[in-house]
Amino acid sequence: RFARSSWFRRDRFGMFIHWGPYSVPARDPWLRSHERLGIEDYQFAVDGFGAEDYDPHAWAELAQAAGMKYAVLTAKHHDGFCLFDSAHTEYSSMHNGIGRDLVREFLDAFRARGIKVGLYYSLLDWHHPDYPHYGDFIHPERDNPAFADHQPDLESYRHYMHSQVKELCSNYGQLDILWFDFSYEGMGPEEWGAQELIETVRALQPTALIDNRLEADGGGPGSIVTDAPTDYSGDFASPEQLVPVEGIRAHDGTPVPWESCVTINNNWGYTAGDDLWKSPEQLITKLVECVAKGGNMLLNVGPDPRGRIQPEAIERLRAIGEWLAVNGES
Ligand code: FUL
Repeated sequence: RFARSSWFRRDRFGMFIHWGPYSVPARDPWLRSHERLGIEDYQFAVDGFGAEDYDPHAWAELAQAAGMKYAVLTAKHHDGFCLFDSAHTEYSSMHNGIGRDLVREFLDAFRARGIKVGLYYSLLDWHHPDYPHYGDFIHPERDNPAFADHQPDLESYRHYMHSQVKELCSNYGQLDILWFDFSYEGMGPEEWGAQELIETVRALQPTALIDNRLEADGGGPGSIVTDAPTDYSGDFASPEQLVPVEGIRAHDGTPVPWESCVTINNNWGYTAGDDLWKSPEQLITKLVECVAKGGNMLLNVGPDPRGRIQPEAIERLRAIGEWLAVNGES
């Protein structure tokens, strides 16, 4: 049943990379929602996102030094800005003053070191006109009266989203993980066309693993739960910022592959004033706990707008790698 994920259950440590225009205000990818910023209010972030020092080879070297075996980059986060070349939007790094396919460069660099590669793709899209605005309880324009009569054409958004997933699965070689994010009240498998989307990925990328966040989760924020998903159809569960008490099981009792995604400080995106760095000891303990319970750890970095990973993160990743070199299996 879980044959596809055999590598994943062996290579238990990966790098998560949250990078995009939200690194400019240096707060969090959620700032548009938290601060109710319209698209225009966010333009300064898009303009300021330059990737001038982006060197994914340096990121890959760091991941390898840390003992990480796979990496997942945000191809698109909730703000809708794409780090890849999409025929369906100009809201991407191909335009807006950057002119680079940041995803392709990431894939090339990590593959060159034998590190498996995955892409995070946000199901939410706060830029697309047909994503539900008014009344959607987390959309940045949720209570903007200008959108009170907004009638989203969900079919059009679904088509856009599926088309982009097809691009990612067709134009970038073999992907090892597709990390979709996330279902919530009002937006779930039906709205996403999850069944069809999964079939598309399976057809184009038969070996890629899919996370479980296309699933409805009973109204919470995505499948960010420690329980086994009620209607499990992904390849692994994705508890967020926590390690489950005793691993995760499907309803029939079978242990389910899982991956705990964890930040090194307290935010996913580059956040200037966030000094809540976990110590190397805390991070190593978390990794060991995940592995001991049959899970993985996907440890996050949030590079700055130029593409530099913060020194505090680098120091911790190297310390983990040194510990693993002595105490790890391979
Ligand atoms: C969540 C997102 O909303 C966060 O911003 C982050 O990407 C995390 C890994 O997943 O659901």
